[in-house]
Amino acid sequence: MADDLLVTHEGAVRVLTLNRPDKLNALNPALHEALAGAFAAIEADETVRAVLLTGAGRGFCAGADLGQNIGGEMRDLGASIDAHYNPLVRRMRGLGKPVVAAVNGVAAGAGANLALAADIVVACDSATFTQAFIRIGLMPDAGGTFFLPHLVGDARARGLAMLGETVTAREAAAMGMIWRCLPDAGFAEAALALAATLAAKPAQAIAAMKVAFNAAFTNGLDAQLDLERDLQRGLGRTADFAEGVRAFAEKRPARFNGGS
Ligand code: T3D
Repeated sequence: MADDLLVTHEGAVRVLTLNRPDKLNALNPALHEALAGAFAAIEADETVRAVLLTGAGRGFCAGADLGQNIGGEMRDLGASIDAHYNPLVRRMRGLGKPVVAAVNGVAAGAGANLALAADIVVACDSATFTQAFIRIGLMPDAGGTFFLPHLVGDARARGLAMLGETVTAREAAAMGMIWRCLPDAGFAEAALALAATLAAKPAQAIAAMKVAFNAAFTNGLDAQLDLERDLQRGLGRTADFAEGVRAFAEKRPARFNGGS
């Protein structure tokens, strides 16, 4: 169903709203296909400078749709992960534009890890995060075993995954799993304002940061220092850098246009 994902435009921000509220926006193949199409369009559209990913209703995303005959010994979960979850996480991390996850409610299973694949995660006070996989005999996927230890440390990652306990947005922020917990009232507006702020930042600097942060997961210090040098060399040749320095000298706000 095309309406499983709402795609709207707010200036330079592309807003993607998971829209299966009666299923807490659980991910089925149609929603995955819609997400893949939306991210492909975002990649190709230079006017899009930031992405905001959120959910309709009281949930952000409850992970894989368990009503779609997901159980059963004949089902190859690896095939579904190959076809949908892994490309989605790679796409979000590889996108040269910032992705904000606005977690508006429950985020469970792959839904929680979909949020963690974003560059910046904000959640409203009433939102929760659950590595629900263990409850149905699975382990975290969609990058969970990768993101969690980096974000919250190995001890907490193992506790979260193996116990499957629910943590509040406030707890998630306190343990470094997400950027910030925001009030319920005005959450959607605050999340959009955050995405708009990112959209107005120097685009190539943000893209370079994503490359560097992604590489930092595996690089040693020497390789990372070299990568920073190479990326910064490129940024030093951009119009945004020239504008930033000019604006500083002229004591005025910079007007970045993402130009090279
Ligand atoms: O092949 C592959 O796809 C493999 C990949 C696997 C990745 C995964 O994500 S595995 C983990 C899948 N997700 C879960 O195990 C979470 C299941 N959901 C829950 O545990 C609970 O619903 C929540 C803790 C998320 C929220 O609980 P609560 O009490 O707030 O809501 P609820 O009443 O349980 O759910 C509301 C409705 O949403 C309900 O429908 P109903 O009864 O009113 O018609 C419920 O069935 C539906 N729903 C919730 N989660 C899912 C779902 N429907 C389908 N799939 C779901 N994951």
